[in-house]
Amino acid sequence: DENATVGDQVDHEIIGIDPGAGIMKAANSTLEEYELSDWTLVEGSSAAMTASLKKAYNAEEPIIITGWSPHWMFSQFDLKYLEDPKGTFGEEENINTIVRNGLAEDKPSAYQVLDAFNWTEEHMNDVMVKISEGQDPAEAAAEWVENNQDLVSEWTDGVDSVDGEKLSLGYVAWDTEIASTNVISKVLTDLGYDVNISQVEAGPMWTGVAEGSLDAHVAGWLPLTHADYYEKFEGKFEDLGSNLEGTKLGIVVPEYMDIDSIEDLKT
Ligand code: PBE
Repeated sequence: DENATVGDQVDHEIIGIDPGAGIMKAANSTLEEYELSDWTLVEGSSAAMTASLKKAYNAEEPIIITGWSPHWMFSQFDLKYLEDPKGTFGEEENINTIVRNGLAEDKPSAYQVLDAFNWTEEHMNDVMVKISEGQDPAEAAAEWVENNQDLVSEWTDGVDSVDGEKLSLGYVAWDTEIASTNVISKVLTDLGYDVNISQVEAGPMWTGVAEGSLDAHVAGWLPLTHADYYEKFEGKFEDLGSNLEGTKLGIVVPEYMDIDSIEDLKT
């Protein structure tokens, strides 16, 4: 029905992701701040969210999701962020590398590489798009490392190789983190580490590094998105600074939808 409000068209549902994600907290405060009390934020996963998006988009049906950049969905579909005049999704942020206390002494080579790891949205997109097209994440990462030896050698320059020492990285199954974790894992493997990457929820990822059961993660969205986790464990990890700059979070819809702002969800 053309005259139905946008809320009616999508059953007043915003398709979210896993409940531990910072974007879910931001989306919940968005519903409050914009007084969208008749809306539901649907919990799920990144994979379920992108599957719903793909399905709706191919049928040109309305859909509203929680979205973030970098993300391959922006190169696959014509999408737009809804304006956020109240700023509930925050400003541009960075993704930081977070390691356990003592890593510098215990595994100096890994520490040095993790400290130097730094790339751009474009680099990350190369890997993410291939994975979204069905390539195995480890394979896509290996290919990227192979094709970007100039940049990779900046991270490994002057770093001693090791002989099969174990190293554990945690990550959440967010498209961004699947890409970055597989890339840095490949670089550390090439240096001689026996790298184990474990897929966990956001809380356990931060807890694991704070308690030392994980050596590191490259998935700290800061300063806002993971502020709760950061404050909870402050002092129990080392923040090695950004590995990627200029991320964004928000409510995302297909271009063909006739709304522009989160305010438009009220009508
Ligand atoms: N994300 C992707 C995460 C961080 C990485 C934006 C979905 C979040 O915590 O919201």
